[in-house]
Amino acid sequence: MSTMERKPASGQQTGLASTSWTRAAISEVYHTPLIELVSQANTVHRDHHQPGEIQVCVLLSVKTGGCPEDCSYCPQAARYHTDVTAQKLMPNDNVLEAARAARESGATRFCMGAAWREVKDGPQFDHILEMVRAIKAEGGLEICCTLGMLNDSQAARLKEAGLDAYNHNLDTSPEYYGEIIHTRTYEDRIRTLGRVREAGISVCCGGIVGMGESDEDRIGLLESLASLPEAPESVPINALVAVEGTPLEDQPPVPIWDMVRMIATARILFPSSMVRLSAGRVGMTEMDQALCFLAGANSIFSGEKLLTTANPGEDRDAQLFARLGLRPLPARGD
Ligand code: SAM
Ligand code: DTB
Ligand code: SF4
Repeated sequence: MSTMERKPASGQQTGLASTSWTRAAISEVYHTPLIELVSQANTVHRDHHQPGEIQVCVLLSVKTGGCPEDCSYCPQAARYHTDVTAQKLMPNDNVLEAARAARESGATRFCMGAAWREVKDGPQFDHILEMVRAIKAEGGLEICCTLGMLNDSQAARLKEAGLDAYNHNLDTSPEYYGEIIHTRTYEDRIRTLGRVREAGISVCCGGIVGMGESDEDRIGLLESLASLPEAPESVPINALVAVEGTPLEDQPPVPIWDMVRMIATARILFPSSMVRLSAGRVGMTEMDQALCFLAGANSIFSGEKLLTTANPGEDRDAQLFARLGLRPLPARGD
């Protein structure tokens, strides 16, 4: 295929076929010598995506802090004493303004996060639906939400309002999950993912490295993702941002080699998906990030802030893109 021929922009389709990866096969890929692994992942990436195109996404925390859950990594859990100040649901106008600014900056995906355990019917959910409708009416952006657990009817209403994607992470292996979160189960998460899929919304599901998990746990996370009835259209790989006041505050930064290995394995397992180099870029050098892109990452979050923690900011990313000859994935014509 000529490099100028367009390849399908995978995050933009729904219903990728399920994969048939066994745990042993995933483990073999994961343990491939690193240079060989990156080389193989790069080949898969070039076969399925336009090389050099990176989807730029913007995150906005529309409801911050005060969350009743106990996710050990999360600065927004009410029970931990972090610098996060709880805020009420953001007014629609401010969200719309942020979405417009995101589009003008070259982003093609806008993700709204709420620090909820689950969506509750009522004025707050109606407000979210309004936000989705208003952004949809503007055009030019894929809209994603991450609001916690959902029921069938809520998923259907989000779809009807125009939601493109829903982020709900498995975070780690089923075995290690209990060390990190006690207030909802792995199965709860899988059920929510099923409802999102059933409603025809694109699935964004990945996890975190650097929480003290083993290689086996990372392989277990990838196995769980590959065992979903259909592959997630986007797979965010987060490096833990160790926030003071959370139980994981003393975790050492994850070695870049571990991030690269995780990204490359995800790329090989999910050839058509968007693999998002998500949280943790602020602690990475340009060289580190270049290696992640070579290993098949093809999406980032841009801006000064993720939900509550720091991110490199537009200027640094513009410099990074210029240096590496990367370009933002263009908007899908809708
Ligand atoms: N409350 C919703 C939920 O838990 O589904 C949505 C927001 S939550 C912040 C979304 C995801 O962000 C988490 O599942 C986790 O993977 C990631 N995340 C949160 N805090 C993080 C941190 N400190 N470092 C890396 N990733 C983090
Ligand atoms: C995902 O996997 N990573 C993003 C997005 N999905 C919602 C969130 C990262 C949050 C990092 C911690 C914070 O900024 O609060
Ligand atoms: Fe709440 Fe989500 Fe943070 Fe868990 S990750 S504490 S559910 S905001």
